[in-house]
This record gives sequence, structure tokens and C-alpha cells, in this order.
Amino acid sequence: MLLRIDHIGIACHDLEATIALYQKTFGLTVVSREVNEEQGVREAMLHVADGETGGSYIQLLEPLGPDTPVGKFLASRGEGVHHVAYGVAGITEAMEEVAATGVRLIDKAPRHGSMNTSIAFLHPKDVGGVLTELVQAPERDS
Ligand code: V0V
Ligand code: CO
Repeated sequence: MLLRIDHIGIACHDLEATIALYQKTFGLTVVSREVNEEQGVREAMLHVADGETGGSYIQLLEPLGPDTPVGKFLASRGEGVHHVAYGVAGITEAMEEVAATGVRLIDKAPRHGSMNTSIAFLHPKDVGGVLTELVQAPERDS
């Protein structure tokens, strides 16, 4: 079901400062920036590598306010790894397969994700304490 690690989401207080840290330390390049009101974040994708099934990224996340998923996470846990996102071929099928194992889906239907992906979150309490995201890349024009 899982094709690759699509991205690791990292919560930070200051997006620009954290982008600068990743650029300086690892030479990573920002390939997308987006404000996602629905998810309560301002985020940037930094490209790490390409594989047969698509790219892998670091996603830096700054909250739009304290009462958002990332805002609450920063208040209780501080900066650091927030979620792991796996690439899947079909998001709806993957959600059904995971739900059938008893893991709770936070999202009942796919939502808009970075770079025109379709995403869905799985509850961290059912995945060993790890907030887990499924990601389907956008359909390519042919
Ligand atoms: C909260 N908890 C976590 C967690 N966030 N555990 C592991 N990893 C995290 N990131 C734990 C927390 O410690 C509590 O455990 C419990 O869950 C309830 O936490 P809470 O602070 O009361 O928060 P809730 O229940 O209001 O919300 C938690 C969930 C929420 C996970 C349901 O954050 C959520 O819906 N997240 C999905 C959306 C999201 O994260 N969006 C931002 C990324 P104890 O203390 O009870 O043991 S957007 C993104 O990735 C995009 C756009 C993309 O393109 O990729
Ligand atoms: Co993400």
C-alpha cells in the first residue's frame, strides 16, 4: 500500500528561520510554499530526493494560530517532528484499507494538501503515537 516516505512534517515557530536552517545545514531547496487555512498552517516543502514513485520532502510547518493542530502541538511538545506522510497510489482505497484494520481516520474524505496532493490523516493514538498522513500525488497531464 505504501509507495515511499513522501514527507516528514516538522513543527516550528518561525518558518523563514527554519527554512534558512535547513538550507544552510543540508543545502535543501524550497520547491513549494503554501498557506493552508483548512489545516491552520503556513508551510514549505524542501526537496530531498526523487524515487521511482515520486519525490520525498521535508515539510516545515508554522501554525496560523494557537488553536490549530500545529499550534497546540508546539504548546504541548515544542518544536520537532509532527507527522510522517506516506505516498500511496490511490488515497480512497488506502483510507478504506487502513480503516478496515480498525485504525481511526481523522479525515472521512481526502483533503487538499501541499503541491495539489490529496491527503488524509490517521489518528496518532492508533499508530503508536505517530500522527500519520497518506498522500496521493496529483494526476499528471498526459
Ligand atoms: C496531538 N497528539 C499527537 C500529535 N498531535 N501525537 C503525536 N503526533 C502529533 N502530531 C496527541 C496529543 O499529545 C494528545 O495525547 C492527543 O493526541 C490529543 O491531542 P490534542 O492536543 O488534544 O489535540 P486534538 O485531539 O485536538 O488533535 C490531535 C489531532 C489533530 C491529531 C486529532 O492535531 C489533527 O487533526 N491533526 C491532523 C491535521 C494536521 O495535523 N494538520 C497540520 C499539518 P495525550 O496528551 O492525550 O496523550 S497539514 C499538512 O501536513 C499538509 C497540508 C500537507 O500537505 O502535508
Ligand atoms: Co504533511
